[in-house]
Amino acid sequence: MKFESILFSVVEKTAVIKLNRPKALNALNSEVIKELDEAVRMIEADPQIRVVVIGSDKHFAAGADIKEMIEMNPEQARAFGFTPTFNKLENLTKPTIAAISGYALGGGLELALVCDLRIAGPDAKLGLPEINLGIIPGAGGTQRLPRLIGASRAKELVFQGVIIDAPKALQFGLVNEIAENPLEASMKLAEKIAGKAPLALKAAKQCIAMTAKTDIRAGLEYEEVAWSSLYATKDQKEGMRSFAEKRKPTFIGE
Ligand code: DAK
Repeated sequence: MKFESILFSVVEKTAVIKLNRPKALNALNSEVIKELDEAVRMIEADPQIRVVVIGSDKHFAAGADIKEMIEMNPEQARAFGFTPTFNKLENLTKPTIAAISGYALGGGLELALVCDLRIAGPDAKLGLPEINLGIIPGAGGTQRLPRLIGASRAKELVFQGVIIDAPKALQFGLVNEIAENPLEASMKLAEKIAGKAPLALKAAKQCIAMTAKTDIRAGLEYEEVAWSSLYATKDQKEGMRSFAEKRKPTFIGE
């Protein structure tokens, strides 16, 4: 597939996806979602890629494309197709980082919410303004946001449809950090994470994802199995031997 609505590149071990509809402030239309879906498929299939950064040159994304949604009926709205792609991105076995410049609104913020980590620029403006359009967040906003920042703060944002700035987003725990250049900061973080053991990263991500799906007892059992299974990997031997031999480990993903 030829990408037009997104830009896709691989820098060392990091896949970089940049949304590319600047004239519409990167509003997410069906073409963007289709291309994003294909990029996610390629990333999962490529063992050379260890980490993913999603960002933009200016605005992250001002939401789903409102003009595309105006005349939809309920069936068409359901078929608009965000959810399967966002779920695939959330379930990628590799860590994902959202580099948020400018607006991250509605479906744009929901895209950032399916990433594992979020770094905001000082100019970032985040919110779920769907209520102002007579709808509610529908690509995970009512589910992932409360799990991240708590129900009370999520209601504060969703009921009013307000847009908050980067310091408030940091205070809410909606973003991990604020950086002058969020894309550069995300690439640096990606490089650090890309040096870790891929199978351990995958296991860590899957175990943490269990907290949203199960109670603590089942989660602890899942963790025990995941943790002990890593002792069958070459990277576990390498990681522990390198410690004993006082050298840096080289992880191969096996
Ligand atoms: N959709 C379409 N076009 C958009 C857009 C959007 N979300 N946001 C901005 N644009 C376009 C504007 O129409 C304008 O285009 P032209 O008129 O020049 O052709 C251009 O981008 C520049 O925007 P503005 O002129 O409005 O720029 P300002 O700086 O004055 O204002 C703004 C920036 C971000 C405050 C404003 O553009 C704005 O309020 N935008 C809308 C934000 C919003 O309400 N976002 C939420 C959309 S609803 C789904 C689940 C969920 C969803 C979809 C599907 N399924 C389960 C299937 C998600 C829904 C949403 O995200």
